[in-house]
Amino acid sequence: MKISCSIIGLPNVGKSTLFSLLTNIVVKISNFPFCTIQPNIAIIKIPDVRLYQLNDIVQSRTVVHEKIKFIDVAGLIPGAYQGVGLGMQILNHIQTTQIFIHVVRCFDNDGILHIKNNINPSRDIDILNIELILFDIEQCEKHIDFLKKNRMININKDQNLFILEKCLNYLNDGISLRNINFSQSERKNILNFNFLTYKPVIYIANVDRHYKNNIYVQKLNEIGFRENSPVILHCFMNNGEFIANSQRTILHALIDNIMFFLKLNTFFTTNINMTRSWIYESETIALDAAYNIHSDFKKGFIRAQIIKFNDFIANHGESGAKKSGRIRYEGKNYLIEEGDIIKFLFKN
Ligand SMILES: Nc1nc2c(ncn2[C@@H]2O[C@H](COP(=O)(O)OP(=O)(O)OP(=O)(O)O)[C@@H](O)[C@H]2O)c(=O)[nH]1
Ligand SMILES: [Mg+2]
Repeated sequence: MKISCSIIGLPNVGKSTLFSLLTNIVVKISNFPFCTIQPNIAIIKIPDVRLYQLNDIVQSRTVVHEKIKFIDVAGLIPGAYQGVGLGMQILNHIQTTQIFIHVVRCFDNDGILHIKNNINPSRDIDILNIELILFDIEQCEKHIDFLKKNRMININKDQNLFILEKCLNYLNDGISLRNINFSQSERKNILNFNFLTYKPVIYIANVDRHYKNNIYVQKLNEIGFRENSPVILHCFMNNGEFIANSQRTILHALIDNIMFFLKLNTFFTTNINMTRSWIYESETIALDAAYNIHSDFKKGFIRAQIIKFNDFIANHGESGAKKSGRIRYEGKNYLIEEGDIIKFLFKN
């Protein structure tokens, strides 16, 4: 499975600078709004030191990482949802991704242009949220219209109408759906509609060297706290030099948060040919994890051999773990756990 996330924010706040840092891809960065027009897209390896620890023991021919996709889009401005400044194209594009990284300008520097000519994280976030809300209102109304007009029998029709109307009320009050405490079944339902304001957000506070006691960051932290969205402090560059947080730090901080918000975990497979990480949604059973790797694994599934990561390392591999009795065999309904090293046993 691939994880995809969009880097969003107002124009000229440092989105492409972040994209470039995360992906090591050189893209156009300059000090004017709408420097980025066509989205920059990159798929990169998800770093996981455990893969190397495993491979030190197994010495596989190849090591394969799971991947993550980053999209860096043009800046969003008021009227985006009506198409202003490539708005519709951007909104449609970010809708295809699962999570947003929202870059917020938190440093003073008259030399770097801000579309509002002054720094105000709360206002900037509101500008962007309003566009996402207006886009969702339109989508929500379309879904409601469709369901009302559609005469076909749809067993979930009433339930869907109820939830959509509930969403529409919140959106009309200017509230992003991610900030509402929906019930578990409602949450599952809402996911089907792919609303922008329901996607998790991670804020990046773009700071400079004066990031201690920075009032903009304090404001952003308050917003993050209220919304339950993490705020990652990051200083991209100053006079052309990177001065804080290496690529490693920011990438790790982002991945940890993305995994947490999308409820994703990692298991591993390892043999002489390949050591590999696999991302799965929490609550995944062994049978479905097997299918994810190969449909044959599911068809002929017999059982899953499980070794916990720490047991594998402590016993120097599979045979050591076996001797110490650290191998378990589980059936198709076993719930995969973080860090499991799995061998699927199946018949052809
Ligand atoms: N001083 C300073 N300048 C920065 C920082 N981050 C980005 N910049 C500068 O801000 C300008 C805009 O950066 P970009 O990364 O192109 O911003 P963007 O959000 O992608 O801009 P658009 O694509 O036009 O929306 C460039 O001149 C960067 O060098 C920072 O942390 N400190
Ligand atoms: Mg850009």
